[in-house]
This record gives sequence, structure tokens and C-alpha cells, in this order.
Amino acid sequence: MKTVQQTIPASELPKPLDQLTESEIERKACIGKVMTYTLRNLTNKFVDSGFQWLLPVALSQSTDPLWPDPGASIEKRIEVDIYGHQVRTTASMIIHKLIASSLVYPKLFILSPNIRIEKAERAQTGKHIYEFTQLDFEVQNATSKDIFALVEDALIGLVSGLKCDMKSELTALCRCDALQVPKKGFKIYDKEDLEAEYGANWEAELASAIKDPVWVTNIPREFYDFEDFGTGKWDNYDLFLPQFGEVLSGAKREWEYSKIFKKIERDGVRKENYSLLIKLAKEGKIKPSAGAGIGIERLVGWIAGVRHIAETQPFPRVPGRVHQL
Ligand code: ASN
Repeated sequence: MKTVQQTIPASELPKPLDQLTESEIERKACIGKVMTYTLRNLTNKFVDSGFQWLLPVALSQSTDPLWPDPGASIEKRIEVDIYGHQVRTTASMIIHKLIASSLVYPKLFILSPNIRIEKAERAQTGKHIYEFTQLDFEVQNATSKDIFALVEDALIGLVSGLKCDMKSELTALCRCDALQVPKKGFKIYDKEDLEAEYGANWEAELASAIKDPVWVTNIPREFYDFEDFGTGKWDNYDLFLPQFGEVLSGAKREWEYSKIFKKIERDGVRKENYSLLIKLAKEGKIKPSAGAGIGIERLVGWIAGVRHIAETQPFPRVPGRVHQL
């Protein structure tokens, strides 16, 4: 997705650890504590709510097509041959989530490293990195409303916890006042209405206009998000944070064979990469579900008030820049 437009001068992009000044090291360490707190708080919340914690995979035949997504800007897809089979690096574990939540783990989450080789010009948006981690979760038989309630509770719990337990870190980052505990029942906007109000740059405009987190629904994108063929509306969502932009995307999912097949064909996505999902759907083994993925670096970046989300990474993945570590 596109987010708030900003341009960070090349000289001010996040640097590797060995090039940091003393004060930059202090700031990095402080953001590291906020990261650790956030990971503990969110994983506890999911485990305590009955979710199974799965370990991620890095190489698969089936990964997220990231297509069609109007905000995508992928320069290159990484495919390698292993044992005579072509596999891809994980772009997201969406296909794994649909199958695992249907067959074995009805409530699951994964801290999943995603590789998306963004175009180098995205270095300066401050919102894109070419390796990031999602807290990716899926719930069998859940509705979008169930996911809204779960995420809102998680965000409220996290921000309240941080304000109590991480006071000195938030003070050092000048975030004590800016960071307010949101109130449950976030506003919900339809993307079509936002486009009508703000035009093509609606994402950036919305992020600067809002004072509280909001949901945006009805976003046409990949085949696995639920589309009502009758109304043309999509039952999917992004979470936008004030003065920042999108930090989560998710959906109610398609589970019916005929719709999955039709959408894969319509989108021109390579069918052979999704043959297992298609086969299981045909056998009626894919269950209705809903879920989402929280971009961890974006969430912590918003909490810490960073200019560039690679500041939250010990080993920055700024598009176009490759360091030794
Ligand atoms: N994690 C997202 C979801 O659950 C998919 C993505 O990252 N493209 O919908």
C-alpha cells in the first residue's frame, strides 16, 4: 500500500549500527526497548486469546502474489531452484494461513519475515523496507467485525501498557503526549468515499486528517480477500494510524472453489502456484476465515515517532541500499 508521502533526504536515511553516533546509539537502544515491549505485549495477547503460535517459513512454491494491488511496487521477485523445484521467498504467509487455519489451527499467528524488493525510489517515503515482519494472524469462521474487536483491544492494551511501563523511553523519544490511548469502536470509512473526498492521494490526506486510528474497507486487491460479486464490495480492511498511515491489512477470505478459481484467472495470477489451495477448496476443505497482518516495524515506528521505519530495524532494509549486515 501507499502511505503518507514524505521525502527524507538521502543523507538522513537510517544508517547501519557501525555508523551511528553516540546519541543515535542511545535512540536506537531506546526504540529497541519499545520493540521488545511491543512484541511481548502482542504475542501475550494472542496466546492468551487461544491462538497457536506458528513458526515462519522462508521458501515456498506458493506465496502471496501481491497482485493486483494498486499500491504495490515490487522491483523483483526472488525465485530459486531447490531439489529440482522452483520456490519463492515469502512475500506473506497468506496462503499458509488459509490452509493451516482450515486444516489444523483454527486460531493462529506467525511472526513472519516478508521479503518485498521495493523500488529504490521508495527509500524516501519512510514507510517502505525490503524486509519486514508481520504479525500475521487468521481465525476460522471469524467476521471482519470480530477482527476489528480483536485488533482494537490489542492496540488499546498495547498503548496503555506502554504509557505505564515505558514512560522514560517514550519521554526520551518525545512521544509521551503524542501517543494517546485510542477508544474502542474505531471509525470505519469506505475507500470509495475517501477517494471522492480526497482524490487519488487519499491515503496521505487521511493519515494527516485523523486524530484516532480508523478502519478503511472495500479495497479491491488480491484474490484471497472476499468480494461480493452481487454488490461489487470487498469485505476487507486496512488500519490507519494518525499522522502515520497504514499499519495493518486484512480481510474476510474467499473459501469457495468457484470464486477462488474465477478470481485467479481474472487476475492473471499463475494458477500452478496455487494448485494446492485450489485443490483443497474444490474438496470443500478451505473454511471461511478472517485475519490480518500487522506491520511490526510500522507499528513500532508510529509508537516511537520515527521518520523512517528502518530506524526500528537493527539492520536497516532501506530500499536501494545493501549493507554488509
Ligand atoms: N497479511 C495480509 C493479510 O492477512 C496479506 C498481506 O500481507 N499481503 O491479509
